[in-house]
Amino acid sequence: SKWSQLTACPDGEKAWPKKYPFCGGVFQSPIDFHKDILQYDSNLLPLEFIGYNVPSTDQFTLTNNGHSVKMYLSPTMCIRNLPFEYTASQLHLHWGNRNKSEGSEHTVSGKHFAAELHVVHYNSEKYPDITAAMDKVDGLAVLAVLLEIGPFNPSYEKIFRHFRNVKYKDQMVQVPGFNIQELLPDRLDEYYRYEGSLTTPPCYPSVLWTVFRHPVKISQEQLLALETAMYCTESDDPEPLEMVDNFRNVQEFHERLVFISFR
Ligand code: 1SD
Ligand code: ZN
Repeated sequence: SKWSQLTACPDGEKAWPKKYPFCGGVFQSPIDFHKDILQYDSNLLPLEFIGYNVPSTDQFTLTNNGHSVKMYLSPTMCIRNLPFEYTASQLHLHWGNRNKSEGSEHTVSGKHFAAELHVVHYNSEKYPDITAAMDKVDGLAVLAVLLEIGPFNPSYEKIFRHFRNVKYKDQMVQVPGFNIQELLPDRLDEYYRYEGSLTTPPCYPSVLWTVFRHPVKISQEQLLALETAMYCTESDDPEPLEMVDNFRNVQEFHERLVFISFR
């Protein structure tokens, strides 16, 4: 991606393995979902969401961390129906640019979606916090939602309306609580499941991925707002650098399989 060649943002992805050996290793993410690697698994049940409906009296911190926009979630939110119980940590987005709205990390039969939401959870049955879990094989579970153009999405707007307050790196704003399940597709029963990695350095192979089959729609205006909202640089930087194309390219899948909950 273009983002990966920029120098003020994190170093280009081709250079990642030098400093972060895991990035050149196995079980890397994202990947392309194509029919040769998909296998139906009847044991894949819909996930169960606990505490996802957060009252508006609670607040989430939204921040620009220089490579994405990230919203910290409540430790009372968790998911069940995975091998362990996983507690929510944060969500963030990956996107393209205003000329080429192909910003998803995962692709389906080679096709990019406009953007991708990641809701990051850690294995709270085995580890005390995300830092301890991050580099463990059974440490993390990330839910991914593919985003495409459609009607205005009022639920995503609950985050997007705050973008103007986090234009620059390290800025923060408080967002009133809402039901985070609104950001997920209606069909929660159909998804791709595989063992992969963080898509940013240090690329630890610690993520049990759930990528929902059905994309969620946001409007053209909302996508443009995402693509033009932020900078990788701090507010006093004389050379502001737009935060665009912050997705990693798809990785080799070697001998792995992706399990799917649908036929
Ligand atoms: O890019 C994020 C990174 O910012 C961090 O949140 C990490 C987990 O701590 O996850 C990656 S990703 O694999 O969810 N893209
Ligand atoms: Zn991500």
